[in-house]
Amino acid sequence: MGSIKRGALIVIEGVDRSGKSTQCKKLVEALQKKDISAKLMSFPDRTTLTGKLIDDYLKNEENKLNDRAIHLLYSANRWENVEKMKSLLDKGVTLIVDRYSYSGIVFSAVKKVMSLDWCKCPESGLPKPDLVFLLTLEEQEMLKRPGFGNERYENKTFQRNVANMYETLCNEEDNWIKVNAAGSIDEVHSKLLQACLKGLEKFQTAPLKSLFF
Ligand code: Z5A
Ligand code: MG
Repeated sequence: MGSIKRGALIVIEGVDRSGKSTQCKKLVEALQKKDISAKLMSFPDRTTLTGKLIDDYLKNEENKLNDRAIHLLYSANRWENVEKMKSLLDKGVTLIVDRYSYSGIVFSAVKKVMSLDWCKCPESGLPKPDLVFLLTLEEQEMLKRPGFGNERYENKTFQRNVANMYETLCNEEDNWIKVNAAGSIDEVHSKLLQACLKGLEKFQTAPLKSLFF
């Protein structure tokens, strides 16, 4: 039992339409093909109780939920999944996570109602990712991608502020890798896969840390 390595916790973040979901799926498939146990997780997890409230908030402009309340719901949505995450990691399953606490912090902090520190607080204690990929995309490229503008937050100014706030968080950490998402799906994928494979052994043998302690 003691020889089982834990899974790695790898997160993909980035502006809207940067290809996070596409890349997470491809990464899981590629790792599995190499006989590495891997699983996809996405936040918000719209299937849970809090996830349903979040889904309505995102789709319905009439929903006037208080900014702090929606922030705490997003955080609760992650806490609802924490036992599942830890149990999978303990079993040696590498988790590829489509958005995580950093989305929560960035999307709330740019509203300028709550401070960055206030936004980080409810995330404290969640498992800290071993590696975070930040997919970057120029505004013009983002606007060209299908589906942009269908939900709350999907407007240019908001997304510009989101991109800047991601930069701020990226500069605070040493385990983030920035990847230009303007390349083809396969080009971006091979960069992500290479970096994952390079770090995997190290991640799996190091203790899992917690966020913001
Ligand atoms: N939010 C929050 O406020 N607080 C939180 O704690 C969390 C989230 C977790 C919904 O998230 C909103 O919740 C989000 C942040 C907020 N609001 N915004 N904006 P979501 O994850 O459900 O959002 P989404 O609707 O899935 O969009 P997305 O994640 O931003 O898109 P994506 O996953 O980055 O992109 P994609 O779906 O992989 O690709 C988009 C399209 O581009 C698709 O047609 C692809 O085929 C195409 N694509 C992908 N890659 C490429 C390349 N390389 N070239 C060309 N075309 C490409
Ligand atoms: Mg997505």
